[in-house]
Amino acid sequence: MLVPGYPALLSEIMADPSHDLRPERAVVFGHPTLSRPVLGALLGAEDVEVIVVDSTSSWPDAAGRAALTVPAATGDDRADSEELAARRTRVQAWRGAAASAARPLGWQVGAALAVWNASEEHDVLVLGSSSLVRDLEQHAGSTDARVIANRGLAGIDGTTAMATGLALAHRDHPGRVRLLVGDLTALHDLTGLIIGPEEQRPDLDVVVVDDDGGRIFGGLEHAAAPPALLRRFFTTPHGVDIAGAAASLGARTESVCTDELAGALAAPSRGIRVIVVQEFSRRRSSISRDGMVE
Ligand SMILES: Cc1ncc(C[n+]2csc(CCOP(=O)(O)OP(=O)(O)O)c2C)c(N)n1
Repeated sequence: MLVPGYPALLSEIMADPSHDLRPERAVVFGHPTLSRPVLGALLGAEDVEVIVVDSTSSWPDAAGRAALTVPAATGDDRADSEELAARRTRVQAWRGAAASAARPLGWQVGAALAVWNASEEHDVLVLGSSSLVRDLEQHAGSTDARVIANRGLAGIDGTTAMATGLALAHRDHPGRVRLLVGDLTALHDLTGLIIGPEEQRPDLDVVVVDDDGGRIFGGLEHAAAPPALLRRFFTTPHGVDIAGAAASLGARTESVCTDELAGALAAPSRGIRVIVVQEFSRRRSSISRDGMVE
């Protein structure tokens, strides 16, 4: 059973040992994500038996708790059991309650969902490592697009270069290639936008959700640090004009707010285009400073 919005569900049930949806067993296929709710809370829980499915001798046991490794999983008839049906009903009830208690989503989540919803069959969507991939993990539905993320490796280095390589590989295929990254990830690999004069030019939309620093650290254990330390060493606001910097490297650029993003994404585009998304108020102030709309 696929559980959309699973991170919030996992956080809730793993904090409550008597929760009626608490799992007895986790079956791991491939390398698990680095997400705390999965790696620490679920695979690290004493009362959850971890079974790793892997046919090689170097199986990933990320939490070091595998009770058993098996070369392959075979189906059995438990998929039709009453217990599974009852669990499905309880998960659906939880999702309904969570949806009605949900707070409005932030503008960054709105931007991530706009990119997700613009992605269709034949499109490729590359996700950087940041809050945005977690936003989509929590809030996005299913998609027919091909989604690629270095989740589990999780370095922010080389993300733009990886996306330009994927865009080049996709050149003779239908569909568009898009990269969705935060501003720190974009800045880390901005020179990945440079295409040498004798090289092929990829068609790639780079969507940068610019909230001036690493939002992700506000939701991790780093947030317990004194605010000045958190800011200086982790969230690292920078004030860089990313559209200006990208333009100087040869990319076409656009600056939008979340409400304008779907329209920008739908417009036809060739070559590398960098779309910088900022909160409405911040974008307006940069426009009035410059005295013109970019
Ligand atoms: C090479 C490398 N350095 C540092 C990190 C730690 N790190 C994880 S996400 C991130 C940046 C997050 O900021 P941003 O890209 O702006 O995304 P946001 O969380 O704001 O959406 C950093 C520095 C990393 N994953 N890889």
